[in-house]
Amino acid sequence: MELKEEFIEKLKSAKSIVFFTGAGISAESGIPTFRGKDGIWNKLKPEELANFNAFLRNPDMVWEWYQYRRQIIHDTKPNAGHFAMAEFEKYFDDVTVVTQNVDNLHRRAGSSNVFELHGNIERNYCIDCSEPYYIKSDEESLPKCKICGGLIRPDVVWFGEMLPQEAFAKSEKAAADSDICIIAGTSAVVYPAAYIPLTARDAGSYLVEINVAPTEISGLVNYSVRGKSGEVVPAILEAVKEMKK
Ligand code: BV8
Ligand code: ZN
Repeated sequence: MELKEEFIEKLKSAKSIVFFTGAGISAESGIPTFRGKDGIWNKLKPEELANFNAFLRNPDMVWEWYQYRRQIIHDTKPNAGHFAMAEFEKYFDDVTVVTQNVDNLHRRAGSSNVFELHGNIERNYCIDCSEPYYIKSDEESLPKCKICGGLIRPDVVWFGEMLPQEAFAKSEKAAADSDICIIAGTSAVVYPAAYIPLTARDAGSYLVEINVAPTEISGLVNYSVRGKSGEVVPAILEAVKEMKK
């Protein structure tokens, strides 16, 4: 794949890279995205599912949706895009992955510096006493806390909820210090996570977008690559290996 000369030059001198990722990079692992033609939120609105009041109103329905997503995630593996991002760590001083995904695939692919801005679906906790729980994806009924009987929820950030402050602050710093910010597989419509690429741009970072379709920030990036992340990220890695020989 032919990459823009300006980007190749940036890669040659870059020390620190930030990947900002969304559901699109897990699509090739078989995990459906949220928006777009086959997105899971086309049928059900996020407000009905990914928010705390929906959970209190109808815990069984919300819990069942997360169990359905856990089952999908349970049978998936990281794809070539995740593995290539992890391998960038061999060629640059600092590589940070800032993800909105809750599927844990970056860590499973070997990335060692990952910030999960919207939590991780493999973790759960009691809404009353915060006791942590690991729940298997095939457990049917809505689990209750063994200590206080409270409802157990997934450890993900729902609409209207704060993001993990430390992870967000460290992600902002990594973006501000980055030479290149690669935005892959996100519609960039959810805030404050979507501020991360804007922080990188305002600090002078070179923004590259990898997406199969144009997005809200396509007009703001230096270089927009139309393609699947599972193909484009490995192609960029090949170019890096070539130049670092
Ligand atoms: C907050 C977690 C305030 C769990 C998610 C009114 C009231 C309250 C808040 C708001 C409001 N109006 C706006 C807001 C802010 C709101 C927001 O941004 N809403 C948007 C939708 C308008 N944000 C919040 O509520 C946040 N909290 O603001 O709190 C506050 C402040 C102080 C004190 C207290 C409270 C919390 C946001 C987090 C919401 N949680 N999910 C779960 O996953 O179930 S959001 C959900 O969207 C996921 O996390 C997902 O990661 C995220 C972003 O979606 P994407 O990852 O981008 O996925 P999407 O499907 O959209 O796009 C996929 C892309 O991939 C597409 O572009 C596609 O073309 C591309 N693609 C597909 N295949 C490929 C590909 N690209 C490359 N290769 C491929 N093969
Ligand atoms: Zn409890």
